[in-house]
Amino acid sequence: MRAARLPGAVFWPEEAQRRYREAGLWRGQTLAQWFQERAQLFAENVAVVDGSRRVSYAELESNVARLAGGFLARGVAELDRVIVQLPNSLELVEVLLALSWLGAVPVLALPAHRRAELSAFAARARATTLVVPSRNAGADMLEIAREVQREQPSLERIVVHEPQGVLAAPLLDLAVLRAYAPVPASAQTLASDVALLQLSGGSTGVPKLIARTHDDYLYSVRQSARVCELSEQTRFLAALPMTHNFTLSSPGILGVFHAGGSVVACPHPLPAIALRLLLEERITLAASVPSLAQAWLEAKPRYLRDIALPELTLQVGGARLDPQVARELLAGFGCRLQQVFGMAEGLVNYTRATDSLDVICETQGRPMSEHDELRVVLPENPDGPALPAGELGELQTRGPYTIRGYFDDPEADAKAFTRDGFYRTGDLVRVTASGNLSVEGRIGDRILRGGEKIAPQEVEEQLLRHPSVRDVAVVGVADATWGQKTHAFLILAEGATLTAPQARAHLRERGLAEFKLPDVVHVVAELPRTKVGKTDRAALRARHATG
Ligand code: AMP
Ligand code: DBH
Repeated sequence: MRAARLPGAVFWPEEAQRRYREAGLWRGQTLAQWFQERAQLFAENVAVVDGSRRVSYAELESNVARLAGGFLARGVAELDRVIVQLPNSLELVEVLLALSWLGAVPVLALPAHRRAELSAFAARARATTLVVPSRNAGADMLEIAREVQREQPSLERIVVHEPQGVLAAPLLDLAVLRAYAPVPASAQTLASDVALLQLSGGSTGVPKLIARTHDDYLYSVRQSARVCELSEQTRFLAALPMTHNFTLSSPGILGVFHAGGSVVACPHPLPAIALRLLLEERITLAASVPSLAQAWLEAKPRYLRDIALPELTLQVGGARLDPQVARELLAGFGCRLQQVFGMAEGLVNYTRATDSLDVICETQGRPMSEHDELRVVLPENPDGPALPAGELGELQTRGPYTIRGYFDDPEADAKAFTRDGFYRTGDLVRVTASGNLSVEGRIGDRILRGGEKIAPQEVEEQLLRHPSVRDVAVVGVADATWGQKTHAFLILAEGATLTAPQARAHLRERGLAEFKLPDVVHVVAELPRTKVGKTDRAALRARHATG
């Protein structure tokens, strides 16, 4: 079913919607209504800590109403799509909530995205507004935003956080917008409207957009807060990008706000910053990906010596956590551990605090909701019958917070959803004897590098544009620290040369994010082929994993 209010969004069939409402899972509340309710309940609690700033729920609500007034005065309207790309900060939290206040739809970009990705999001979402910092990791984001605007005429304005000088239209200073008079929350917004556009890691080029409704996202937030046992005493370290689905909703920032706890904004996940905050802010919950958790563990002796953190639950998700590393994390931090296997498309699995250490270290947990429908099928036969428990196959899922289609992408839908509306996760899993999931790989060739997802095709496409490159294959090769590293195999034109730094410089120039650049570049005479003549990626991977 397509949504009338925002063309491109695919919704649940009427019958499923009714079922989720009748079961009380979808409560008919918008994010703005929910946030107002939370702000009243927990008015005096600290909602956000950012450096020396400590903002209560009541203050946050009033900041949000003023920033919403600024957006509104400058023409941002209900259901407008607004690409948000800011570093973790109080301002980012305020921007997300202020847009929800107006019923506008944030498009949740990551700090690492650059021109190519931002431009594609703007095109697909038909975004009217882009919110960026003036600089990010050495990149001039203002300049990049201008280029994106030249490419995408739908973009009417660019809002800049901490600009270097005075800005002229269509550039707006976020600080100026934050100083407007407050406006009431939109009364027109429906809980069944699209609340935000998340990104999928993607397997073919730029990430796909995922439309999540107020009803379904809030259900996942409430359920996550319950399963993770959050309370007013929760102090959450947001070290991964706040816009990522994990950090935002599993249970993440929104889960913490649901429970009345505090979010501590970590501007950069560097051990020097994150480990100090873990201790000083007496953090009880922190979300990480395996490579980050490992980096923290390695740096711990330097920053925290042998101090144990018994109050901390360290969440690890986004990519498979090695069971041995899981045990090292438990011992090294003296903390609790929780594995989180989730996806921006919906389904989230957690290990529970009451689970045995074996389950916590060796599995990726189980669905958070009894209304999640899961089945494991032969990947070759996605519409076929479910496999017996314990067998390895593709995980498919359907439920009250799992999308039924991508945003405005029927071609992707045809591949990613079964006829009866299950989402094909592309993950190879088995259900263990304890009833938990073990994630054992990907069907596709998507590279999972330290929690970031990279689509090889996108990198290949850009490498092929280099005049020296004749053919190319990019694959993920197993790596103990990163999960996978990106290897590029290049066949060069006759007599041409290309070094790894030159290949990376080229990709940077093409606008690709830093995390997508290959770690290793091999110049080869030929690529292995399958019988029909396609590049045989599995063979490439195998060759380097063993060699
Ligand atoms: P996305 O669809 O881009 O949100 O990425 C979600 C994908 O990340 C999942 O389908 C898995 O492939 C992977 N993933 C997330 N969490 C885990 C985990 N704990 N273990 C293994 N893979 C994971
Ligand atoms: O990797 C993910 O996309 C992810 C991981 C953990 C996610 O979306 C989530 C939890 O909600």
